[in-house]
Amino acid sequence: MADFNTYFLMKADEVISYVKEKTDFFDRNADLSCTEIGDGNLNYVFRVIDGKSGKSQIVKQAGDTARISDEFKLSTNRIRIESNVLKLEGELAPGLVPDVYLFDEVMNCCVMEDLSDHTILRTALNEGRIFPKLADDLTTFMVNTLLLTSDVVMEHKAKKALVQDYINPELCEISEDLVYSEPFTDHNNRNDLFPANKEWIEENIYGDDKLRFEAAKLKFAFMTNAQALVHGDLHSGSVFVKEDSTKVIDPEFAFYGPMGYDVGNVVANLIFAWSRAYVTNADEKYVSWLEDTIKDTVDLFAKKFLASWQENVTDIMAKEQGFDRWYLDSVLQDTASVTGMEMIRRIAGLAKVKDMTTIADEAQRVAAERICLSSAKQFILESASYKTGEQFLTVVKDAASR
Ligand code: SR1
Ligand code: MG
Repeated sequence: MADFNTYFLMKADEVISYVKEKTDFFDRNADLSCTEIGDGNLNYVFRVIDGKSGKSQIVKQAGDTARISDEFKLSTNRIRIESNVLKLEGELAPGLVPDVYLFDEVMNCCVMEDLSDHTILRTALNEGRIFPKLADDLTTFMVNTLLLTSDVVMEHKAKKALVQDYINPELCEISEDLVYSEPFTDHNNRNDLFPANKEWIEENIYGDDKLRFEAAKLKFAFMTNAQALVHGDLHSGSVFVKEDSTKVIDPEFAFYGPMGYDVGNVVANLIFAWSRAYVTNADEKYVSWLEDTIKDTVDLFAKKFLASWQENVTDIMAKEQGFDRWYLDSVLQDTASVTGMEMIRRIAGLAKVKDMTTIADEAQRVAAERICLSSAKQFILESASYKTGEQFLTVVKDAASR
């Protein structure tokens, strides 16, 4: 019989014993089976299901290295961060994250709601599926979790206590390397560029001094701007969707950082989907929904942000006339920069996206990657110019028509 008072990495049969011992979710006579279903880069994810009642739950366990490679030594503290952030996000943005049933600091695992009736957004987008509530739900999630954890709303000492709780050095270091350094230098020799775009990237990314200078500025802003409790990895693999429901998962990269880091990640990943759809001549209705979703993500975020500001801001100086718009503009500028950084790193860095890598036709993949990379450069170099959804979309459409 396994001893769950000492940490070890569980196998599927041990997870069954674990949930029987640690939770009362299933009936005593349940007929449990368990499968490891994780396909992320870091952790192990088990689905436990009762063959009799059909009830199911997820057990997510963290190891002390990344699942994809022992190169990444990681504190298991990330699963504490994920569990606690999910609970907090559930309070700030009800219905938009999975329920957490149990966090176990010995076994470094979290037991949570099974969302198997949902699909990972990236997979769904690559299949050309439409989700009418997506922009509305994601902007509510971002405005609530970002603005309400910032200094303009929270009592300042309480906010600083959260900064301390969510210090996340190892996972931040992954982003500092994979988002803000390696795509511009390949100093760790692991960018593994798509051969047909290698020369272009060497000339236009590694070879662009102005771009690398802007990337350097952004790296230190990411490291020092403790503005809000950000999700920290809000790409389309961190969102589960079904027709009438959106759930944000995996906040293990959460820390106090710039709000635009989350918004830019959402916008960039929608642009990947658009570029793929454009070069593969996807269904017009789908492309038009994607375009509306890109625009709505920016515009609804701005609208809800200003409305929430009126309702929730407490800091006396933050109530100065015009400060709300000034603050939002700086978040939108960060959004444009991060949109560019995420687009470059997912094509010219280690952690690539299937939206690009599964385009079978070489010419189409070259075109899709270049649309993203050219737009990304513009977002970074002219980050102050984009304040509306239409302006964001125009950059990408112009790059596609060149
Ligand atoms: C080593 S982890 C690679 C990437 O996967 C995560 O989802 C983050 O995006 C990270 O950069
Ligand atoms: Mg993840």
